[in-house]
Amino acid sequence: MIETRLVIAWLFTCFLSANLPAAVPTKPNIVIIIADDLGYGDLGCYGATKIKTPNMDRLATEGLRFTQGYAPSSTCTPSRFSLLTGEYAWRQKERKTSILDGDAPLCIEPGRRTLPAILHQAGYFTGIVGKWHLGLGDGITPVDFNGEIKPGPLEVGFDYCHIIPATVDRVPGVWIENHRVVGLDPADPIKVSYVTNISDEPTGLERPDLLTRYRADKQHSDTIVNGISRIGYLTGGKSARFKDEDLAKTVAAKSVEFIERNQNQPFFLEAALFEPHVPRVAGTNFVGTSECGLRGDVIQQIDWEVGEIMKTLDRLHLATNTLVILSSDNGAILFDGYYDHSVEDLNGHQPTGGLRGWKYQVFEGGCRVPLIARWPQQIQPRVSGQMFSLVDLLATFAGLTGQKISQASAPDSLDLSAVLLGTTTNQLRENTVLHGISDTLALREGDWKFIPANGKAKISGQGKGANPNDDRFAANRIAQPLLFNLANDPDEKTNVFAANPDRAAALQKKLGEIKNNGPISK
Ligand code: NG6
Ligand code: CA
Repeated sequence: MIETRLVIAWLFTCFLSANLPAAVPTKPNIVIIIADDLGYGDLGCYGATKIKTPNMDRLATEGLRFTQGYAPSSTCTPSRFSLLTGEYAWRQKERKTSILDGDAPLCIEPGRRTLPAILHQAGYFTGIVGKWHLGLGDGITPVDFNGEIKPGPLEVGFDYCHIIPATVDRVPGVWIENHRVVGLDPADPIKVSYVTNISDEPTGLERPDLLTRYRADKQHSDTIVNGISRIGYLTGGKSARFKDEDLAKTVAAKSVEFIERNQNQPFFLEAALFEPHVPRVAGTNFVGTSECGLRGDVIQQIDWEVGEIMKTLDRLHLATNTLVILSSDNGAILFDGYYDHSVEDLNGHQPTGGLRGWKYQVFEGGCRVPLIARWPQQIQPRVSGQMFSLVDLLATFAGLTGQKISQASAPDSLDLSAVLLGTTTNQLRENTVLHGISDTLALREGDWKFIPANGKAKISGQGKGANPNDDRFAANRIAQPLLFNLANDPDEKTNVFAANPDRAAALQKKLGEIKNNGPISK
């Protein structure tokens, strides 16, 4: 019933816009809401019942919900690198694009034609609020959190940023606005190290009794900040340190402010939410609200943040011509360093919607993500099985705003605006490469998925002291090549490699071509 009404409303909107000259009328505002480690099965509209996500479900009902949406990598830094550059991160030789520490240098070349740079050129005011995790500084001089912090978001296309440097579990846990740490007392300078303990503040390892929420594994047991031990050592900057319980409120408030400030011109906002990444901390209003413990509670907190953005767009009458994209940087994970009871409290909830594997891995559970696009003026509400990777947003936005891009600068990004607009039902993206830790690759082509053996590769946990034999990472060690047919085996349970040697060989060859030749074929 609701859907029928939406379709009628959409047809009416189309009728109203029928006299506009171009196929794609006025530049839409664009808001990407990207959650951190949100799984394919974590939203009501993707099947969750123990977690309530009414706002995200409303986005899906009013927009286009993809069942085959992909994060290009199953961890944050490479996935977000691809989103912003249109290039698979594993191609990078010059810059480190694996999971970055909080003092790592910027992994995108300043001045590159990134997604925000293209939109800036198209006349948009561009901003990012929330998680950055793409490095800061030039890599020659160590980044100085007490001075001017650059290059960073503002040198790769954003006009405004209000970010934290890396992850919430990594030091320094401070907000940076444009080039400066917010609320820093110069008399109490910030010092950070990921190598030696430069701090006289207690660590989780020495003083577990000071942890106020939960214990952590060894990698997450360095300096204790706000009762939680982190990765890395920190001293100083006390007045600038964020409180974990306030992060969601800040992301919502800064996103709302950004939209209000820029309501009279085209704007692009990337709202990079922190949940449900560890350490999970729910604001008071969300504690105990879901039926599957803390991880469910913080996903309901995400839903509130999304709702705040949606309410603002409605209040300012911007919703109709705003393209809102909702997705996640990689698939779900339960235990990721903190003993926060997420495994024990699951209560039957399926974070990956039953897909095989988790964050870090090339299986579908690591890379398939929720992906919703709502743009009432142009997108007919529907569900699509067309493949779409976050690496495609750059070329797609360039297409929607009439900007030219070159294969050289965005070699892996496809303009899928026709998919968004529903002018084709074809699979424009025939294949996509999926990427897990230690540069493990897989190729999805049509319904087939091929994962080459990498028995000899050095699999690392990509965290100081992380145990590569931990299941989360070891799952990427593939002893025998794997071939799955996702059409009849969506959970990648049955390896049909032996029965389909030609198919496997063709996929292996294609993966090799994509690796060697750069641009992906259409
Ligand atoms: C890993 C951390 C993990 C998380 C991840 C980054 C270890 C063993 N694990 O190194 O807790 O912070 O990095 O997650 O140290 S991501 O979503 O930003 O990629
Ligand atoms: Ca992530």
